Amino acid sequence: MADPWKECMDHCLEVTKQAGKMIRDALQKDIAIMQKSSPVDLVTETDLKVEQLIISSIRKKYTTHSFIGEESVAAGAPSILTDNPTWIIDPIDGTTNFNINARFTSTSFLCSLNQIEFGIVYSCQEDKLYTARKGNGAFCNGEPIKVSGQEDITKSLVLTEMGLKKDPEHFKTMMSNIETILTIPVHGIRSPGSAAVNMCLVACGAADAYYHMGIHCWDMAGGAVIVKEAGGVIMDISGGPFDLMSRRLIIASSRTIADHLTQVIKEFPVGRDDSEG
Ligand code: LIP
Repeated sequence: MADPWKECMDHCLEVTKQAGKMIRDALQKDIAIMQKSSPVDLVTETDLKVEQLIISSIRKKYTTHSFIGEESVAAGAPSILTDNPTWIIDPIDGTTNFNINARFTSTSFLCSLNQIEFGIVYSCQEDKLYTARKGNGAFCNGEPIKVSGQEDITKSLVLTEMGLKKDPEHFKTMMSNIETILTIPVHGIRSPGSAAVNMCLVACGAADAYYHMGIHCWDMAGGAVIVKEAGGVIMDISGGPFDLMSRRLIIASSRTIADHLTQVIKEFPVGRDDSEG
């Protein structure tokens, strides 16, 4: 029987190519940068144009589908998952990187019907296209990828991001988590600046773990299926099951590393995507 999600994914890959071109072209120009919730929460005209391109193209073909797009939500659209097939879109993940033409900027998608069906993350400056269809493995530019399989946390490279919230309590807990992890010890901690790319770096074995509190479903959606299909572990920061709307996650190359991190990381409250706006 034909796989209806395969057709969606193929369409999405075509739109991804157009989005990637739009982002790369924009890097040659002066782009207007605007603030959203705070001086460190940025959006550019390219984020808005890319999201419009993606949504209008998908809507033409799949007229009944729903959307959760980062910039539409910022403009007041709801971010609620229903039983309707829903596309979750981050037009530019790593907007701060994009503004300085840093290496890791991606456009990422997912389509879900209660369960995540497929994910696409395109790291455009590097021209790396990560894809995964549930049950069919994960790929980078068509080549199969796998997590490192590292079990020993003292030999691991861990990724995290500083996020946008800078209030003293969050800051203290965030810094204390970094100190705790560095003194395990691990080989190092890095912050590449794009949650979607971070997930793909773990998926292809370039890093062994990634944790983050305060991101959004559009930052995690595309990467979630890619990590799972690459053999990685994905869970909530508490060690419970991963929840796409929870704004937090741990992913790792092995259960041992994921469990170790859940035991040492202190949590701070981040709210939920489906209870805001
Ligand atoms: C960004 C993430 C980044 C994180 C920021 C923000 P945006 O996404 O990918 O890793 O630190 O908090 O969420 O806003 O560039 O799509």
